[in-house]
Amino acid sequence: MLRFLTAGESHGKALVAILEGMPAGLAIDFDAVTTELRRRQTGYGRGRRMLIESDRAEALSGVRHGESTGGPIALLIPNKDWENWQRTMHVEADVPSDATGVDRPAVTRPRPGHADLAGFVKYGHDDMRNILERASARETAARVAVGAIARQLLRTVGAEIVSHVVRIGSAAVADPLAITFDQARAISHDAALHCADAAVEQSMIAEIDRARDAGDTMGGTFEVIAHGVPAGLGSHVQWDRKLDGRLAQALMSIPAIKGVGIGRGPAVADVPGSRVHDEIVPGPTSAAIPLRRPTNNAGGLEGGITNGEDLRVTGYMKPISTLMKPLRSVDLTTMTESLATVERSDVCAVPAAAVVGEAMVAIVLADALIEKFGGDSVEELVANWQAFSKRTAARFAPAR
Ligand code: EPS
Repeated sequence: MLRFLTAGESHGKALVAILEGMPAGLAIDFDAVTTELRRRQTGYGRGRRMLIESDRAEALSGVRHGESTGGPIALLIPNKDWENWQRTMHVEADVPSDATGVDRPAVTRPRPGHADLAGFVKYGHDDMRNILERASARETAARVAVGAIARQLLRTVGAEIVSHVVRIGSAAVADPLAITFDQARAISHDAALHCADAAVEQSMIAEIDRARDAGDTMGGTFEVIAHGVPAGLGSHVQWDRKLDGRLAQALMSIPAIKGVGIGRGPAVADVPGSRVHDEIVPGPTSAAIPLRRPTNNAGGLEGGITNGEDLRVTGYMKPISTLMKPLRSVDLTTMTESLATVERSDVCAVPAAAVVGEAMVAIVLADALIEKFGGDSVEELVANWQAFSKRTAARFAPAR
């Protein structure tokens, strides 16, 4: 089993992640981890915080001489902004004498859509900063670092993960499933919104500009595509083993994600079966499977099991809940109507969420890979995968 936990507040000293269950012998490329962290920081519509941070993950354990040992991998990502927040976020009961930054007043006017009010009710804090600091999407940097390592395990069996932004407000790619893995992979890391269609991207930028000018925010959708995923991950036999369910949970756990679609997504409810189900024809999908699907509405999953086609998962993101032109709220210290708290924030973070989506898909797939092929070392896992692929290929009639 591959599992991870994160810790850390948005304006605390650092983020921490512990990744447990990674097989031994994985050569870990930390420059590739940094590249993923950088990708998460980009995208048109981010706020000024991203000018402060230049995220980097340091391994504290579980890696020796460049390779995983099989022990828990602890990662540390320092927050550069901590310097400006020590007087507000100090751990000690009293403000340390050398603390820097300013002491900010308590947050008492909850933002509609944020965890502020629900967290206030649940945890008994009067200062909602105790909620928002952990609810912040800053935490997703830790997930991306973990995902970057999971991705490296997936690469040992030839699986790769990319994403593309499909929609910002009303600006959308007409048929996201028509965007191939190679097209999504070819989008430059520097592209403003990581959209496969340059004209649509311009309309998306205009949507974000309009929202910013109005003191508003924008959501959107992104699609993650995993290519080369071995067939046979996940299972149909039990609710918590179905891979579509596991992917949905992983994506829904990303802040602001309100829906998840697999393949054609919720649109399959609108049309007859003949237009939804992917026909089976001769022709290779992979070395293991001498069959092909002319369409991929199922998004690479049938019965909660990967079928060897590209895995395609869409995340639907709501607009950021910190509005510069705030919505109505109530000041909980006076119980009078008041405008919601305004904190520095992003106007749109869909491209960043797409990178986090890739990371979460990588983690779920790496877990499912370890579950299917086992092994305490990468060598053992890869050998088991190769043996399974060979056995599977031999079971199809033409190969007999
Ligand atoms: C966030 C608010 C902004 C975002 C932040 C998430 O941060 P700040 O309050 O410091 O301006 O930039 O995202 C990140 C820091 C990040 O690394 O993605 C929020 O309230 O969720």
